[in-house]
Amino acid sequence: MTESPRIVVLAGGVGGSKFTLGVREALVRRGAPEATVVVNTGDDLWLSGVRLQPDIDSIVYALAGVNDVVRGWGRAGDTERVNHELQAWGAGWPWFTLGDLDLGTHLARTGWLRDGLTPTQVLERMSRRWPLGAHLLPMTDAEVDTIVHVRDGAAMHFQEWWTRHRATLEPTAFENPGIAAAQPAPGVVEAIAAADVVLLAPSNPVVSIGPILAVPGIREALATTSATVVGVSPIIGGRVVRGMADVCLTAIGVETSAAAVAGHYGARRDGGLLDAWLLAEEDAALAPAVEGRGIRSVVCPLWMTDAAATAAIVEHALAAADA
Ligand code: FO1
Repeated sequence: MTESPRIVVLAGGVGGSKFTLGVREALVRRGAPEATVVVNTGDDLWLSGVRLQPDIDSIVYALAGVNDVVRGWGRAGDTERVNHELQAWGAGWPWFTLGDLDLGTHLARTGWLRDGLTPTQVLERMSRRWPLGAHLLPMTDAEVDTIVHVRDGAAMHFQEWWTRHRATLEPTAFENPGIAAAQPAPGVVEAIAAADVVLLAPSNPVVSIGPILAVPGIREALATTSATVVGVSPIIGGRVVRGMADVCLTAIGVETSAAAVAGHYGARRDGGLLDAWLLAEEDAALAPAVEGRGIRSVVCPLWMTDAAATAAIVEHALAAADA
Protein backbone atom coordinates (compact mmCIF):
# COMPACT_ATOMS: atom_id res chain seq x y z
CA MET A 1 0.00 0.00 0.00
CA THR A 2 1.02 3.59 -0.57
CA GLU A 3 2.64 5.67 2.22
CA SER A 4 -0.37 7.98 1.83
CA PRO A 5 -3.39 5.70 2.16
CA ARG A 6 -6.90 7.10 1.98
CA ILE A 7 -8.42 6.18 5.33
CA VAL A 8 -12.02 6.10 6.44
CA VAL A 9 -12.77 5.56 10.13
CA LEU A 10 -16.14 4.54 11.59
CA ALA A 11 -16.28 5.92 15.12
CA GLY A 12 -18.37 6.98 18.08
CA GLY A 13 -18.02 7.72 21.79
CA VAL A 14 -14.88 8.21 23.84
CA GLY A 15 -13.17 5.21 22.21
CA GLY A 16 -13.84 6.76 18.83
CA SER A 17 -12.45 10.15 19.78
CA LYS A 18 -9.27 8.68 21.27
CA PHE A 19 -8.79 6.48 18.23
CA THR A 20 -9.31 9.43 15.87
CA LEU A 21 -6.50 11.30 17.62
CA GLY A 22 -4.19 8.35 16.91
CA VAL A 23 -5.29 8.18 13.28
CA ARG A 24 -4.51 11.87 12.83
CA GLU A 25 -1.09 11.42 14.49
CA ALA A 26 -0.20 8.42 12.30
CA LEU A 27 -1.25 10.16 9.08
CA VAL A 28 0.57 13.40 9.92
CA ARG A 29 3.74 11.37 10.51
CA ARG A 30 3.32 9.72 7.11
CA GLY A 31 2.47 13.02 5.39
CA ALA A 32 -0.73 11.30 4.27
CA PRO A 33 -4.05 13.06 3.58
CA GLU A 34 -6.54 13.59 6.39
CA ALA A 35 -8.80 10.67 7.24
CA THR A 36 -12.54 10.83 6.75
CA VAL A 37 -14.29 9.98 10.00
CA VAL A 38 -17.90 8.76 9.79
CA VAL A 39 -19.39 9.54 13.18
CA ASN A 40 -22.27 7.84 14.98
CA THR A 41 -25.28 10.09 15.51
CA GLY A 42 -27.45 7.48 17.23
CA ASP A 43 -26.63 9.12 20.62
CA ASP A 44 -28.15 12.45 19.51
CA LEU A 45 -31.08 14.07 21.26
CA TRP A 46 -33.19 17.18 21.66
CA LEU A 47 -33.05 18.64 25.18
CA SER A 48 -34.19 22.06 26.41
CA GLY A 49 -34.79 23.09 22.82
CA VAL A 50 -31.28 22.34 21.56
CA ARG A 51 -29.87 19.52 19.45
CA LEU A 52 -27.10 17.55 21.14
CA GLN A 53 -24.71 15.38 19.12
CA PRO A 54 -22.54 13.82 21.85
CA ASP A 55 -20.31 11.66 19.65
CA ILE A 56 -19.70 14.39 17.10
CA ASP A 57 -18.89 16.84 19.89
CA SER A 58 -16.57 14.36 21.65
CA ILE A 59 -14.57 13.93 18.45
CA VAL A 60 -14.55 17.63 17.52
CA TYR A 61 -13.51 18.66 21.05
CA ALA A 62 -10.81 15.96 21.22
CA LEU A 63 -9.31 16.89 17.83
CA ALA A 64 -9.44 20.57 18.83
CA GLY A 65 -7.76 19.76 22.17
CA VAL A 66 -10.57 21.40 24.17
CA ASN A 67 -12.19 18.23 25.56
CA ASP A 68 -12.57 17.30 29.22
CA VAL A 69 -10.28 14.29 29.42
CA VAL A 70 -11.29 13.42 32.98
CA ARG A 71 -15.05 13.13 32.44
CA GLY A 72 -14.61 11.91 28.85
CA TRP A 73 -17.30 14.25 27.52
CA GLY A 74 -17.86 17.99 27.23
CA ARG A 75 -15.40 20.91 27.32
CA ALA A 76 -12.38 21.23 29.59
CA GLY A 77 -12.86 23.84 32.31
CA ASP A 78 -16.56 24.22 31.61
CA THR A 79 -18.93 25.85 34.11
CA GLU A 80 -22.58 25.05 34.82
CA ARG A 81 -24.33 28.38 35.45
CA VAL A 82 -26.92 27.94 32.71
CA ASN A 83 -27.44 24.32 33.72
CA HIS A 84 -28.29 25.39 37.30
CA GLU A 85 -30.76 27.90 35.91
CA LEU A 86 -32.34 25.26 33.65
CA GLN A 87 -32.69 22.97 36.66
CA ALA A 88 -34.29 25.79 38.68
CA TRP A 89 -36.88 26.04 35.90
CA GLY A 90 -37.36 22.29 35.96
CA ALA A 91 -36.19 22.18 32.35
CA GLY A 92 -34.04 19.44 30.84
CA TRP A 93 -33.04 16.43 32.90
CA PRO A 94 -31.75 16.75 36.49
CA TRP A 95 -29.22 13.96 35.89
CA PHE A 96 -27.84 15.43 32.67
CA THR A 97 -25.37 18.31 32.65
CA LEU A 98 -25.20 20.89 29.90
CA GLY A 99 -22.01 22.89 30.42
CA ASP A 100 -21.97 26.57 29.52
CA LEU A 101 -19.34 26.27 26.77
CA ASP A 102 -20.95 23.06 25.54
CA LEU A 103 -24.32 24.85 25.39
CA GLY A 104 -22.71 27.41 23.08
CA THR A 105 -22.03 24.53 20.66
CA HIS A 106 -25.61 23.25 20.93
CA LEU A 107 -27.07 26.73 20.43
CA ALA A 108 -24.89 27.37 17.36
CA ARG A 109 -25.81 23.98 15.89
CA THR A 110 -29.52 24.38 16.61
CA GLY A 111 -29.56 27.84 15.07
CA TRP A 112 -27.92 26.57 11.90
CA LEU A 113 -30.32 23.62 11.72
CA ARG A 114 -33.24 26.04 12.13
CA ASP A 115 -31.75 28.16 9.32
CA GLY A 116 -32.09 25.08 7.10
CA LEU A 117 -28.56 23.66 7.09
CA THR A 118 -28.30 19.89 7.11
CA PRO A 119 -26.35 18.15 9.92
CA THR A 120 -23.56 17.54 7.36
CA GLN A 121 -23.42 21.26 6.55
CA VAL A 122 -23.52 22.14 10.25
CA LEU A 123 -20.58 19.82 10.96
CA GLU A 124 -18.69 21.25 8.00
CA ARG A 125 -19.19 24.72 9.51
CA MET A 126 -18.23 23.55 13.00
CA SER A 127 -15.07 21.99 11.56
CA ARG A 128 -13.81 25.41 10.42
CA ARG A 129 -13.32 26.75 13.93
CA TRP A 130 -10.28 24.64 14.82
CA PRO A 131 -7.74 22.87 12.60
CA LEU A 132 -9.09 19.38 13.30
CA GLY A 133 -6.85 17.44 10.92
CA ALA A 134 -9.67 15.09 9.91
CA HIS A 135 -12.72 15.34 7.69
CA LEU A 136 -15.77 14.58 9.82
CA LEU A 137 -19.08 13.36 8.42
CA PRO A 138 -22.21 12.37 10.35
CA MET A 139 -23.36 8.87 9.45
CA THR A 140 -26.68 10.33 8.21
CA ASP A 141 -28.55 13.62 8.09
CA ALA A 142 -31.68 11.89 9.39
CA GLU A 143 -32.62 11.98 13.09
CA VAL A 144 -32.32 8.38 14.27
CA ASP A 145 -31.85 8.68 18.06
CA THR A 146 -31.50 5.41 19.97
CA ILE A 147 -34.39 4.10 22.07
CA VAL A 148 -33.57 1.40 24.65
CA HIS A 149 -36.25 -1.14 25.53
CA VAL A 150 -35.75 -2.61 29.00
CA ARG A 151 -36.87 -5.77 30.77
CA ASP A 152 -40.01 -4.36 32.46
CA GLY A 153 -41.39 -3.23 29.10
CA ALA A 154 -40.41 0.43 29.46
CA ALA A 155 -38.56 2.29 26.71
CA MET A 156 -36.42 5.40 27.04
CA HIS A 157 -33.91 7.52 25.15
CA PHE A 158 -30.43 6.04 25.14
CA GLN A 159 -29.06 9.02 27.07
CA GLU A 160 -31.53 8.42 29.92
CA TRP A 161 -30.62 4.75 30.06
CA TRP A 162 -26.89 5.53 29.87
CA THR A 163 -26.46 8.55 32.13
CA ARG A 164 -29.40 8.28 34.56
CA HIS A 165 -29.53 4.53 34.98
CA ARG A 166 -25.85 3.85 34.11
CA ALA A 167 -27.03 0.93 31.95
CA THR A 168 -28.26 -0.92 35.05
CA LEU A 169 -31.75 -1.55 33.62
CA GLU A 170 -31.49 -4.76 31.63
CA PRO A 171 -31.93 -3.91 27.96
CA THR A 172 -33.93 -6.16 25.68
CA ALA A 173 -33.46 -4.21 22.45
CA PHE A 174 -31.88 -1.09 20.97
CA GLU A 175 -33.92 0.66 18.33
CA ASN A 176 -33.22 3.59 16.01
CA PRO A 177 -36.68 4.66 14.85
CA GLY A 178 -36.61 5.88 11.25
CA ILE A 179 -33.24 4.35 10.39
CA ALA A 180 -34.69 2.05 7.71
CA ALA A 181 -35.63 5.16 5.73
CA ALA A 182 -32.38 7.03 6.46
CA GLN A 183 -29.68 7.60 3.89
CA PRO A 184 -25.94 7.86 4.42
CA ALA A 185 -24.86 11.50 4.72
CA PRO A 186 -23.49 12.96 1.47
CA GLY A 187 -19.92 11.80 0.95
CA VAL A 188 -20.04 8.74 3.23
CA VAL A 189 -20.55 6.05 0.58
CA GLU A 190 -18.18 7.85 -1.81
CA ALA A 191 -15.44 8.02 0.85
CA ILE A 192 -15.79 4.32 1.64
CA ALA A 193 -15.70 3.44 -2.07
CA ALA A 194 -12.54 5.51 -2.64
CA ALA A 195 -10.71 4.38 0.53
CA ASP A 196 -7.61 2.20 0.71
CA VAL A 197 -8.37 1.18 4.30
CA VAL A 198 -11.51 1.38 6.42
CA LEU A 199 -10.91 1.25 10.16
CA LEU A 200 -13.57 0.26 12.70
CA ALA A 201 -12.63 2.18 15.83
CA PRO A 202 -12.69 0.36 19.20
CA SER A 203 -16.07 1.95 19.93
CA ASN A 204 -19.14 0.30 21.42
CA PRO A 205 -20.10 -2.29 18.75
CA VAL A 206 -23.81 -2.03 19.59
CA VAL A 207 -24.66 1.63 20.22
CA SER A 208 -21.76 3.39 18.43
CA ILE A 209 -20.76 1.25 15.42
CA GLY A 210 -24.15 -0.55 15.26
CA PRO A 211 -26.19 2.53 14.22
CA ILE A 212 -23.61 3.46 11.55
CA LEU A 213 -23.88 -0.01 10.03
CA ALA A 214 -27.68 0.12 10.26
CA VAL A 215 -27.93 3.12 7.92
CA PRO A 216 -29.06 1.52 4.66
CA GLY A 217 -26.23 1.66 2.14
CA ILE A 218 -23.28 1.82 4.54
CA ARG A 219 -22.94 -1.93 5.08
CA GLU A 220 -23.29 -2.43 1.32
CA ALA A 221 -20.57 0.17 0.69
CA LEU A 222 -18.27 -1.71 3.08
CA ALA A 223 -19.03 -5.01 1.36
CA THR A 224 -18.19 -3.69 -2.09
CA THR A 225 -15.26 -1.33 -1.44
CA SER A 226 -11.84 -2.41 -2.65
CA ALA A 227 -10.47 -1.05 0.64
CA THR A 228 -9.25 -3.43 3.31
CA VAL A 229 -11.53 -3.32 6.37
CA VAL A 230 -9.67 -3.60 9.68
CA GLY A 231 -11.37 -3.54 13.07
CA VAL A 232 -9.83 -2.78 16.45
CA SER A 233 -11.14 -4.75 19.42
CA PRO A 234 -12.88 -2.66 22.10
CA ILE A 235 -12.42 -5.62 24.47
CA ILE A 236 -9.07 -6.13 26.19
CA GLY A 237 -8.47 -9.20 28.35
CA GLY A 238 -12.15 -10.12 28.21
CA ARG A 239 -13.29 -6.75 29.60
CA VAL A 240 -14.60 -3.54 28.09
CA VAL A 241 -11.99 -0.82 28.26
CA ARG A 242 -14.53 1.86 29.26
CA GLY A 243 -18.22 2.48 29.14
CA MET A 244 -20.83 -0.23 29.45
CA ALA A 245 -20.49 -2.06 26.16
CA ASP A 246 -20.65 -5.42 27.95
CA VAL A 247 -24.29 -4.76 28.90
CA CYS A 248 -25.07 -3.82 25.28
CA LEU A 249 -23.28 -6.90 23.91
CA THR A 250 -25.09 -9.24 26.33
CA ALA A 251 -28.41 -7.74 25.22
CA ILE A 252 -27.78 -8.72 21.61
CA GLY A 253 -26.45 -12.15 22.57
CA VAL A 254 -22.74 -11.49 22.02
CA GLU A 255 -20.20 -12.56 24.62
CA THR A 256 -17.85 -9.88 25.96
CA SER A 257 -14.77 -11.26 24.27
CA ALA A 258 -12.57 -9.91 21.49
CA ALA A 259 -13.21 -13.04 19.38
CA ALA A 260 -16.98 -12.85 19.84
CA VAL A 261 -17.05 -9.19 18.75
CA ALA A 262 -14.98 -10.10 15.68
CA GLY A 263 -17.55 -12.83 15.01
CA HIS A 264 -20.36 -10.31 15.47
CA TYR A 265 -18.87 -8.10 12.72
CA GLY A 266 -18.11 -11.20 10.64
CA ALA A 267 -15.60 -12.06 7.93
CA ARG A 268 -15.97 -10.31 4.60
CA ARG A 269 -15.55 -13.58 2.76
CA ASP A 270 -18.75 -14.76 4.50
CA GLY A 271 -20.74 -11.59 3.86
CA GLY A 272 -19.52 -9.83 7.02
CA LEU A 273 -17.35 -6.76 7.39
CA LEU A 274 -13.84 -7.64 8.46
CA ASP A 275 -10.69 -8.50 6.56
CA ALA A 276 -8.54 -8.16 9.67
CA TRP A 277 -8.97 -7.70 13.43
CA LEU A 278 -6.57 -6.23 15.96
CA LEU A 279 -6.46 -8.20 19.21
CA ALA A 280 -4.83 -7.04 22.43
CA GLU A 281 -1.76 -8.92 23.66
CA GLU A 282 -3.90 -10.00 26.64
CA ASP A 283 -6.18 -11.79 24.14
CA ALA A 284 -3.45 -13.44 22.05
CA ALA A 285 -4.88 -16.87 22.83
CA LEU A 286 -8.01 -15.90 20.85
CA ALA A 287 -6.08 -15.40 17.60
CA PRO A 288 -6.78 -18.95 16.29
CA ALA A 289 -10.51 -18.49 16.97
CA VAL A 290 -10.51 -15.24 15.00
CA GLU A 291 -8.50 -16.78 12.16
CA GLY A 292 -10.89 -19.75 12.22
CA ARG A 293 -13.70 -17.33 11.40
CA GLY A 294 -11.82 -16.26 8.27
CA ILE A 295 -10.54 -12.98 9.71
CA ARG A 296 -6.81 -12.20 9.73
CA SER A 297 -5.77 -11.48 13.32
CA VAL A 298 -3.00 -9.20 14.49
CA VAL A 299 -1.90 -9.17 18.12
CA CYS A 300 -0.51 -5.88 19.44
CA PRO A 301 -0.81 -3.49 22.42
CA LEU A 302 -4.28 -1.90 22.27
CA TRP A 303 -4.21 0.52 25.21
CA MET A 304 -4.85 4.03 23.84
CA THR A 305 -2.84 5.73 26.57
CA ASP A 306 -1.92 8.72 24.40
CA ALA A 307 -1.93 9.77 20.74
CA ALA A 308 1.49 8.19 20.13
CA ALA A 309 0.41 4.80 21.53
CA THR A 310 -2.80 5.03 19.51
CA ALA A 311 -0.86 5.97 16.36
CA ALA A 312 1.14 2.76 16.87
CA ILE A 313 -2.16 0.82 16.93
CA VAL A 314 -3.16 2.54 13.68
CA GLU A 315 0.20 1.56 12.14
CA HIS A 316 -0.50 -2.07 13.09
CA ALA A 317 -3.90 -1.76 11.39
CA LEU A 318 -2.30 -0.31 8.24
CA ALA A 319 0.30 -3.07 8.24
CA ALA A 320 -2.50 -5.63 8.60
CA ALA A 321 -4.21 -4.06 5.60
CA ASP A 322 -0.95 -4.41 3.65
CA ALA A 323 -0.42 -8.05 4.52
N1 FO1 B 1 -22.52 11.78 30.33
C1 FO1 B 1 -22.81 11.62 31.63
O1 FO1 B 1 -22.47 10.60 32.21
N2 FO1 B 1 -23.50 12.59 32.34
C2 FO1 B 1 -23.89 13.75 31.76
O2 FO1 B 1 -24.49 14.59 32.41
C3 FO1 B 1 -23.56 13.94 30.37
C4 FO1 B 1 -23.88 15.12 29.71
C5 FO1 B 1 -23.51 15.28 28.36
C6 FO1 B 1 -23.79 16.47 27.69
C7 FO1 B 1 -23.40 16.65 26.38
C8 FO1 B 1 -22.71 15.61 25.72
O3 FO1 B 1 -22.32 15.78 24.46
C9 FO1 B 1 -22.43 14.41 26.37
C10 FO1 B 1 -22.82 14.23 27.69
N3 FO1 B 1 -22.52 13.05 28.37
C11 FO1 B 1 -22.86 12.90 29.69
C12 FO1 B 1 -21.85 11.93 27.67
C13 FO1 B 1 -22.82 11.05 26.89
O4 FO1 B 1 -23.98 10.80 27.60
C14 FO1 B 1 -22.32 9.62 26.57
O5 FO1 B 1 -21.14 9.30 27.19
C15 FO1 B 1 -22.22 9.35 25.13
O6 FO1 B 1 -23.38 9.67 24.44
C16 FO1 B 1 -21.86 7.88 24.88
O7 FO1 B 1 -21.06 7.89 23.80
